[in-house]
Amino acid sequence: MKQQLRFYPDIDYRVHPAFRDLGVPARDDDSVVDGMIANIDRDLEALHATRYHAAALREAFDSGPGCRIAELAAYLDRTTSNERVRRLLSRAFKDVTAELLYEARIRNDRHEFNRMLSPQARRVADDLKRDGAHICRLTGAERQKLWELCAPAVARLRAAAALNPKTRVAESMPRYSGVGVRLEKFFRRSGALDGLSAYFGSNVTFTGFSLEYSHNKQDWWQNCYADVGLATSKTVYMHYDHGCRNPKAIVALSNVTEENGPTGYIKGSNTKPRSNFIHFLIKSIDLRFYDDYVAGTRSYYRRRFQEVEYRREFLMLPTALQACSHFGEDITDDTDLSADLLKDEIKLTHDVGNCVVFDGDYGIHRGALAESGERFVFQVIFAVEPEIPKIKALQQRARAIARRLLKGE
Ligand SMILES: O=C(O)CCC(=O)C(=O)O
Ligand SMILES: [Fe+2]
Repeated sequence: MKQQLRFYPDIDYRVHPAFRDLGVPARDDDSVVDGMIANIDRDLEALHATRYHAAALREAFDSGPGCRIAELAAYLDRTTSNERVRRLLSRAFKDVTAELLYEARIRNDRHEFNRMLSPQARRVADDLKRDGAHICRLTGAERQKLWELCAPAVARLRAAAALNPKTRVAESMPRYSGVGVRLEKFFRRSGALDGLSAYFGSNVTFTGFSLEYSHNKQDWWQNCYADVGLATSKTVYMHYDHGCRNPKAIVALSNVTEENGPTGYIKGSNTKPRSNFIHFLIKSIDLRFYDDYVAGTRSYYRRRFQEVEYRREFLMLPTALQACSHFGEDITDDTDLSADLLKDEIKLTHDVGNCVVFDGDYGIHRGALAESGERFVFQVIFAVEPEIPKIKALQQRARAIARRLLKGE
């Protein structure tokens, strides 16, 4: 029999040292829930395989996967006794239905997509398809110019880091600034935009970016399970991004080494089999979790896994829902899974390249974990969306330039 598809990677939290002694009895209906999930995935697959007119797609979604998702939501609402868990699931199910409909629209548009590719863009698309990532390089002169343009932002980030040394610091930058225009030119010239479009089967645009400063005093990623004597694991911060249609790029402004927080990408992780529905649902649960537990002032970024009360609630979920998009710390060292992920990791150190374009929604990656020294990178966000008409893009750019001139920047 075909193995039930769940989240990738499938971590058994019931044997994890921080969960195994919590005394929460397991639900006895995993096979019921797994069966309902398999039906949703089957309906989603059928929906994606067919070409619809826009209005018909909505109808097909509602009567197919939409209906089955509502059945699962109602079933879990009936059978979950903890109220906070029930409310979390209810928020997440609303969210995931909207997300999956949006995803179905993007996939539907794919049936019509066709674009001629330059050899460079073809290479980008091939790398993305095979590995989930494409590595490239800006010239020294380009990076020098960007560094000069960013001097005021760099100073502001250093000041912010001095005030709050333990947390992450980033500054979002104007899309049509000199830096933004230069970055976009690079992504066009290098074939990244066309390569991403071919990979997604839809137009991809450059939508925004921020500058992030990482340094070795930050501890937001450390010590999740220190209370049970577990050291931060080797796979720490491996994750998927929260969205499901926003490819990303990291552009290293400073020189990146093994120690100052290189971006790591797990080659081929974008192609691992998984439940499409669960992949989306877990992100929705992560996003819709509210931390209303007041005790504790630690800076670690995943309180849901650090606080024992939330760990208990996590174990009250059906096994298929016991997963997290940011799962790296939950993999214990010296397991096959840990070894497999680490063996396929490519790190963007300066000898390898200074830019990585990747599918962070389906492919596992991490970065910004500075053991020593510091790192400045742009985090660039793309979107799978129709191209903005040239005239509108020119207007937006003219307005942005006028605003900057008025502010005297
Ligand atoms: O900074 C990096 O290298 C990656 C960061 C990342 O993956 C994220 O912020 O989601
Ligand atoms: Fe990420």
